Amino acid sequence: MRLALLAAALAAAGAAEAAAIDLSLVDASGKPLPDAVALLEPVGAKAAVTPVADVEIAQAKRRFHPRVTVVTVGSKISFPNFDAVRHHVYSFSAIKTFELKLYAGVPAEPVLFDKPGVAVLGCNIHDTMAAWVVVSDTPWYARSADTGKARIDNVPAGSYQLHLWHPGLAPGVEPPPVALTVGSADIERSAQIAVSAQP
Ligand SMILES: [Cu+2]
Repeated sequence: MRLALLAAALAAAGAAEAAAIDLSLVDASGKPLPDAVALLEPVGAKAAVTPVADVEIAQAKRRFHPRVTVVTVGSKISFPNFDAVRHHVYSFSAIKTFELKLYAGVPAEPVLFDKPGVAVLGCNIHDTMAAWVVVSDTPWYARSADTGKARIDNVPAGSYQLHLWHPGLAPGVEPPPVALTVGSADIERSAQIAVSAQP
């Protein structure tokens, strides 16, 4: 049964000609870099994106979880507070300015992220709390795990620009994009992002 499913999946992948991109990301000193974001922009065409459902950035023990979230344009994020203290979540970023004034529990309305780019989130009460929302206008993206590995699945054959980002980069600074040509074979790439202190 499982083999039959696998065969069907392979046949479907073969028909569409798609591949996976496996990335190994390291910081300036060569250490694995978690929480880096890779976005694959198709060259010459815009790809349609569908909003991601049920996205949460929780607050627990006076921290945001996760610290870095990637969603597609049009996605809504809710901000449940699991602490006994109240938080006051805000962003002053150009792509999304909002404020969830001092609250406990779950705010009634999730927050819509409708423009691509990066929003930096903070808490008015707890200065050390920080989180980042990367809003992608491409459906092919990934965030690196603690191992520094990130995998973008099901990328149709074609030409792309690979954009890399990490919260440790200065605002507005992005490593130069890398050109990638995707065929039917999976691709492995390593990349260094010039982050010295991992926040
Ligand atoms: Cu707080």
